[in-house]
Amino acid sequence: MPDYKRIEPYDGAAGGWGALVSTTRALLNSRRPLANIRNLLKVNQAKGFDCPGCAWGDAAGHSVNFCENGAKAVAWEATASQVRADFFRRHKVSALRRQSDYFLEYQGRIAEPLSYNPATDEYEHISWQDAFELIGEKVRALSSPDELLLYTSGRASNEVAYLYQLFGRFYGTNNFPDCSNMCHEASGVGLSQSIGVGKGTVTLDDFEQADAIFVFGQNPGTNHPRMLHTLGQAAKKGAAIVSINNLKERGLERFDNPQDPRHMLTRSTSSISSLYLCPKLGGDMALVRGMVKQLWDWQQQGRPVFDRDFIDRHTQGLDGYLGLVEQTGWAEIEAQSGLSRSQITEAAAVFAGAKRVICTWAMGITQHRHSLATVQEIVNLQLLAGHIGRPGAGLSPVRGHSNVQGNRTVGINELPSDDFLDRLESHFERPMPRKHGLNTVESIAAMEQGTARAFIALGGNFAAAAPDSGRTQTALSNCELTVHISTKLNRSHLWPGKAGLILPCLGRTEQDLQNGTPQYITVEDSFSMVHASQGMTAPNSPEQRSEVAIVAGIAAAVLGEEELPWTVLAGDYGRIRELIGQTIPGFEDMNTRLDTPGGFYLDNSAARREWRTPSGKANFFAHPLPTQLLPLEFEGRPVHTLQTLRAHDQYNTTIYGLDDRYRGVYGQRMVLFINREDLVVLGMEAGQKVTLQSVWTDNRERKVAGFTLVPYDIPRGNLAAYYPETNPLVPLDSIGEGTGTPTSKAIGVVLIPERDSRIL
Ligand SMILES: Nc1nc2c(c(=O)[nH]1)N[C@H]1C(S)=C(S)[C@@H](COP(=O)(O)OP(=O)(O)OC[C@H]3O[C@@H](n4cnc5c(=O)[nH]c(N)nc54)[C@H](O)[C@@H]3O)O[C@H]1N2
Ligand SMILES: Nc1nc2c(c(=O)[nH]1)N[C@H]1C(S)=C(S)[C@@H](COP(=O)(O)OP(=O)(O)OC[C@H]3O[C@@H](n4cnc5c(=O)[nH]c(N)nc54)[C@H](O)[C@@H]3O)O[C@H]1N2
Ligand SMILES: [Mo]
Repeated sequence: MPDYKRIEPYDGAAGGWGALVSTTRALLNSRRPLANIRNLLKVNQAKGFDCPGCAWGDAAGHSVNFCENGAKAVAWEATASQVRADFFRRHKVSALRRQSDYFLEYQGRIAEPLSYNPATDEYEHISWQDAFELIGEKVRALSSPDELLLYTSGRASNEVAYLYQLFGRFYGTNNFPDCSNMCHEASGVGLSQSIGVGKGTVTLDDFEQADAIFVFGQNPGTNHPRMLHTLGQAAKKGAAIVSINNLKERGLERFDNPQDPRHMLTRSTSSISSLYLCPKLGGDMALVRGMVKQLWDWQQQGRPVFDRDFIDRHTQGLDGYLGLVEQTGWAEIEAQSGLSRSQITEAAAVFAGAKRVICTWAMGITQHRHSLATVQEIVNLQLLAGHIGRPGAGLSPVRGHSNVQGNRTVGINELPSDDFLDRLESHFERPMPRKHGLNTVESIAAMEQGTARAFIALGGNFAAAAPDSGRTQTALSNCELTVHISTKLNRSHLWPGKAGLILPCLGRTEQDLQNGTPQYITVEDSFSMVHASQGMTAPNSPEQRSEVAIVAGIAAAVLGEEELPWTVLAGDYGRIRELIGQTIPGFEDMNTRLDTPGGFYLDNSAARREWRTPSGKANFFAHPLPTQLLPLEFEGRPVHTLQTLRAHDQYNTTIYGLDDRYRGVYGQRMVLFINREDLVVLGMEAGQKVTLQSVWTDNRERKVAGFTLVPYDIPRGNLAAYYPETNPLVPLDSIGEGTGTPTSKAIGVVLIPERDSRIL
């Protein structure tokens, strides 16, 4: 028997029997297997709950609509284990800091409200009423509303997110840092500037009609497994799938659908990608620039690849952009992308040969310094051939958290538009704060400096998900008050402020009764479809409350109920939906429209070729390619670029298990993927252990130890390791230009060998 902790290349397809075995294991390990199987039958069905796994859309009429990783997310929530005050008598908070994220979340659901006692270094039971009173007292004592930070993680429903932003704005602040600031911010900002709407322009149906789909910087086999089904179908119909990824990801190569018996019995694996390009980290913008350069050459040679009619009627800025394309030389394009001119020409040929092209992307595009420019470069490419607002074509930033897109739509935004605030003001007949709020990175700096002093988190795991972990954790403990509305114990709870509360909430799969009536909530997927979601399982503890009830309790304690009857609203979520309908365009009459199976579609102006930009047109943006910022050497060692990414058995900071099956990693997470030739140059060997040290412009030392070197098919000079273990390496001010997003896919590091550390 090989050691469980091992590296063993995976030669199967993604999905298939491996996924079924893993799903079954996740269900049996949850200690509530029956409830879970019943739950799975309700995932993404008309009368069920929306899968908390990801924001991919649901195929109508599909009887089973879950995937291996969605099953893990469901099973993880439905555990019978509980964390109560007695747990902290056995585990002091400071001792828990030495435990892994896996250990923390494995302890079960938070089963009662808890309050930190610095004298004993334990969380103790507190009643709901005392918890709300404490929050009311501390928040009212702040010297300015802008000392309050209201963080949101994208699993929150539209109803709770709307109530939460109302609370913040009635209190007087736009400080709504959220997970989106670390995620798809570049997509939102970039698309808004280019096409006047900060969302994707396609629906699931478009994938059926596309002739070519370009998948940039995304690992759907792990993070959006239902997308593989869509890509597999498209490939079968003859669409060209072009994958552009720093790594060869198995899911983008081959896929067996575990929900299709024929696939499983005949093992008729679908090949996904017809072309697979592996650019250097951050090289996508140069690749797209090269594609456009080639297309422009063809166009000039008389091969019509541009859609002149579309360009004339709908766009502006083409000449300036093409001028820049002409100035960008092939040598620069090849060096920066790490791809040859012939590879780039091949991609351009697929593009030119297709009538309907979709471009999708995720974190490989959005977590760089030049992400905004890269998103706009992809838009430029699509505009050239009119691939926006045509059936089977468009832009598709594939969102992360299951309702992160909805959260933004209903007002979780530190930079709300004037139009949005005007609507709130006229409906509620009171002024709304106009000063821009703080994003995630700015919030950390503000807590560090003491200009923000109270932090409330509606879900998520701020201390682990945010960059520069050490600084973030100290910043949190600087606060007068920290409040975490959570399902499970996590690292953020271990860094309480002077007063620190954990408030236990219901999850997506659980029955939510208010005044004896079951409630449902709504979410919006990546394709702007809004639909209802209703949990059925009995809650794990009677002391857990719904997120809506908790936020209403906080708002009532801070603001009172005279101006807005928070607790009455929370008694019937239909009332909150009425307010959403009255204040946010597209949601009119939503209580009735939700009856349509599959929900309703939120209008997308760009998909109708209406451009809500200042110019009234879709804009070509002409950004120069980024310049190299990292030094080539640091203290005599070569500087490598590290990307931090997800393994197959994790959901962001929630670690389900220690395997990354498709990448051949088992029983461990502290691995560092490296090019074989780089190993030789460094004089290091597979299996050796190294410490990673960041290279940055300040003098702070950022190091993480204990990474095992794993040779991998990855471009020279690039490295990959898992998040959140690597977050201490991400410098707080290493952020995207115009987005503030931590550059989690481009961190300069050096490798320091650890002595006597051979393990294999
Ligand atoms: N099971 C599961 N599902 C999830 C999540 C999860 O953790 N687990 N997280 C959810 C969330 S919040 C999000 S945002 C999404 C994340 O979904 P992804 O964006 O797929 O997540 P990452 O693991 O960060 O993967 C980034 C991918 O981009 C590639 N890449 C990195 N840098 C570059 C680059 O510079 N260029 C190119 N071309 N490729 C690059 C990496 O090799 C990797 O394949 O998934 C969501 N769904
Ligand atoms: N280095 C690096 N850092 C990254 C990234 C990266 O790729 N690399 N990715 C970034 C991205 S894309 C994102 S989106 C962020 C994610 O950042 P977050 O959204 O803050 O983190 P999660 O790990 O998704 O949060 C998990 C916690 O949410 C709580 N939770 C789960 N379900 C519920 C629920 O239904 N209600 C409530 N109230 N709480 C719940 C649980 O307590 C759990 O511990 O991380 C970012 N950080
Ligand atoms: Mo995300």
